Amino acid sequence: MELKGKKVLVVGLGKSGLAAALFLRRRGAQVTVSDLRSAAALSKEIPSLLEAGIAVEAGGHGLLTFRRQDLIVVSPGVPLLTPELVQVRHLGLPVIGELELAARFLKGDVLAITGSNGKTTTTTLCGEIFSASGLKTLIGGNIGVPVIEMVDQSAAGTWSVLEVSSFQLETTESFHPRVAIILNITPDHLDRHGTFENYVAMKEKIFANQTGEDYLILNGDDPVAQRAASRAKSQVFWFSRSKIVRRGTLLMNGMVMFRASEQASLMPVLPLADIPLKGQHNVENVLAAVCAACLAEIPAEVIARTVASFHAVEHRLEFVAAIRGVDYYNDSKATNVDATAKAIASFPGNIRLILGGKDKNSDYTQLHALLKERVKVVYTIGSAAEKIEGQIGRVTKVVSVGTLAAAVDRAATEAVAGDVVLLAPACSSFDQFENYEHRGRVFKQAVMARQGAGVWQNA
Ligand code: UMA
Repeated sequence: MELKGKKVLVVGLGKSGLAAALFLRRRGAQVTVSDLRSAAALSKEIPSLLEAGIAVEAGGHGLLTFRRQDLIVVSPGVPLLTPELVQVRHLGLPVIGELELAARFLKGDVLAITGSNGKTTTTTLCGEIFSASGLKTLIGGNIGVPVIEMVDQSAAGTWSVLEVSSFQLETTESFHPRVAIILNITPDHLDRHGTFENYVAMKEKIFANQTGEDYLILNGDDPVAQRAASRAKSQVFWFSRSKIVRRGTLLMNGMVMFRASEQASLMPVLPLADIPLKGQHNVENVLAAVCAACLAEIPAEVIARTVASFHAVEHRLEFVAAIRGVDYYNDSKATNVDATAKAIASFPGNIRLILGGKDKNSDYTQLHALLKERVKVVYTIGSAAEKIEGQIGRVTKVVSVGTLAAAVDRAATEAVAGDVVLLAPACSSFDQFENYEHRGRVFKQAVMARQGAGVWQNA
């Protein structure tokens, strides 16, 4: 793709937009960036852009700026229904996402991982296994490193292990992973995609360009992910906690096993007991990662060793501290209802749950059974608090506390030894925080601050 001299607009100046703009400029394009935020709010980014010769439109998107371009590159957080984008697409102007731009330049093979939950853990684990095997491995995507930033480091023989979101997949055209994983599909981001069907269709774009030479790994226990099999041209492999799959990864006699085909014998990879992560959902994440690693012909001993020494990813059911017999867990990345359900299901009971943030048109009644069974009290925070209380107040005790710091204080005061204080908010963070990482850090700081308070006696 020739970029020299082309007029390119980058929409959104977050991590992806900044990296895309600098990449395009390095390749000789005439670049403009447009962002809703004011020039004052962008004061950190603007100097480096101006120095690189990039023009900046701040404080809103101007239709004229959009119409003047040869190509428009959108950041993942910018919906295609943004009025200016609708208009220029109508005029036939090419509009692609940052992932698509990167895919056109990335060298080597791609392992792409999507799903409503578990993406970050599985991506990190795959990255660690691939790199432990000696393969040249790059890790990025929705996990926090824009894919466009990886292009210059990629070469023939490199594996790029990418976490990809529905937002990123929405604007892909030629993205073509050698191996794709769909971990699970449950309702999320309905505020952006409108319907669950649209959201599923975005997820399924991960294999749209795969051929019979490529692999698609699906969750045999997830009914929605399973349906993708009939639409794929690639070779479908499965992972399952409960079934004996025809080909892929499964559990038998306390072992994680892989088989390459229905006729092939089962290959033991590692004991189930060696998986160090909490929760059944993490067993699924490991099964998916093991399947991808086996398809890349990585030796079983490398896989087993790496899984056994793998630690929970920050903000994903991350153990924070045990204070006076109360365990504190940070699952700030539980930004939808299904992730919260998985977090609750990881503990047998006595949970003090912190829920809330910015609602995504979610249905919190899905949590009723688990709340009744395992949760002592829910502390609500953020703008979704009232809606959440309205939907779950009948089945569990709900206390509205407003902020995360207040939730930690209240939970710590009320908890008794044996309780678990769990931040698994089921909402995005943007009403009170910069992002879920910021929310997770605030939680951890509030918990650690409690460590200083009170009296305890060393044995
Ligand atoms: N903006 C506009 N116009 C709009 C909307 C936004 O100008 O209509 C501007 C905002 O003012 C802001 C910028 O766009 O300045 C933000 O862009 P962005 O939201 O695309 O954020 P990035 O910093 O580029 O981060 C993105 C992903 N963010 C989203 O998808 C919302 C990050 O995923 C990802 O790590 C990063 O690219 C690198 O690939 C975060 C996320 O929340 C973790 N993802 C969602 C999730 O996991 O649920 C999908």
